[in-house]
Amino acid sequence: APIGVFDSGVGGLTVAREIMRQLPDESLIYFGDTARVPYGTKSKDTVIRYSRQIVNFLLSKNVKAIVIACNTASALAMHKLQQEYIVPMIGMVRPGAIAAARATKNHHIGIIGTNATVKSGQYGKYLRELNPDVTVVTKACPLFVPLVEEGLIDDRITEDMVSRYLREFDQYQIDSLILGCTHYPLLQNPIKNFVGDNVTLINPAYETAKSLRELLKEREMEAESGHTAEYHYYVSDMEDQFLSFADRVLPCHVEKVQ
Ligand code: DGN
Repeated sequence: APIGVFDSGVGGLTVAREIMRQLPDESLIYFGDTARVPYGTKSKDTVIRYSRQIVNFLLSKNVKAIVIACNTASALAMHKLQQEYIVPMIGMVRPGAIAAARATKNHHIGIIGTNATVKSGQYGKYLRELNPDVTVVTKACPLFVPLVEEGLIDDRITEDMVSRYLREFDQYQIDSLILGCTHYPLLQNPIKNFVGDNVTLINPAYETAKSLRELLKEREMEAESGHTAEYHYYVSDMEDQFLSFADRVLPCHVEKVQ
């Protein structure tokens, strides 16, 4: 059976990409809610309602596990959905927090994400559970999402936005920074250039795929090795934009959305 992966839109493809790399035998069904993106500016109740609809859709496709490949939906809806469903579910916040708690030496951790993710305080909550001494500094960077979607990765305007948003971290001496939004790993270079080599960038997309691998192994749910993985994509709107973004992010060409 396939793994269900969902996001508010195209960003979750950075998570799908990590799953394809780390779990090449697993088939995926990806749902991008491109008609209702962004989730980062919506209320918790709305994000829970949308996420629940998508989980029901994925379950109708007989998925064996679900990855919430959106930081905002993970922060706002994961807890509630896990109470409602028995299908194994993985969100991005816990794996990202665990990696940051492991990486930090001075216990000063920066977190960037959408307004909703930052406001939820979920990354901080997990981090403090893992390490009560941690100092957490957060900053919402909402303009990063459209910059990435416009393909302005190596552009002056993106460098400017990176320095505007991240210069606040200067005074806190963070040594680790959680890229707490699906789009931000694509800005790894400009962010790295700005924060320098002393700050470890934590990519929750990578960590989420790693957690999925562990979960499948633990529950003996892995696809047989050598099994040919199939990838299916569903979106709620704007197929062409989805396809062109997919070509920029994924290791394989996407022919069509269903
Ligand atoms: N996928 C969302 C996230 O990771 O928080 C970003 C896009 C959005 O809904 N604003």
